[in-house]
Amino acid sequence: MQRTFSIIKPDATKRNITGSINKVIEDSGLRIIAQKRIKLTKEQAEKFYYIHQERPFFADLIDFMTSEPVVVQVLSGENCVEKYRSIMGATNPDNADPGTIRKLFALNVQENSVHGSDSIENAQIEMDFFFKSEEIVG
Ligand code: FUP
Repeated sequence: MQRTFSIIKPDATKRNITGSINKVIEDSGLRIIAQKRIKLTKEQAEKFYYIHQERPFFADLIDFMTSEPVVVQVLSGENCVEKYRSIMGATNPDNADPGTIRKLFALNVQENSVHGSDSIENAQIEMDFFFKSEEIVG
């Protein structure tokens, strides 16, 4: 079984819709095999999104990601990385397909409700960043 890493972002925890998002995840057949609600520090958010550090939206993104709690998760299932990306929908909810998490719940390109790893390699790096192996129970 493949694994991927997910974050339910501050816009979603603030609106009390983490359960609604988890329902879409579970209805798709993916399993939530680790999950915790945390408040990201500025250092954690900057490290997590270092790839975007030169982008004009970086400072706003860090402010947003540290503004409210997030729920970090490990998901499992067949072809999980690609499957979760497809049920998340496009980064900008205006471009997301109907039925995707971002089309259903996202407010805009920044407050877009969820993160999902974009490769198997990044999934491993990202889940190691937030979870010990014994906290992931498949
Ligand atoms: P995604 O993989 O779909 O989450 O999208 P990206 O890796 O391209 O972007 C990561 C995050 O940066 C997005 F989820 C939100 C933020 N972002 C902005 O705030 N503004 C932009 O114009 C693009 C991305």
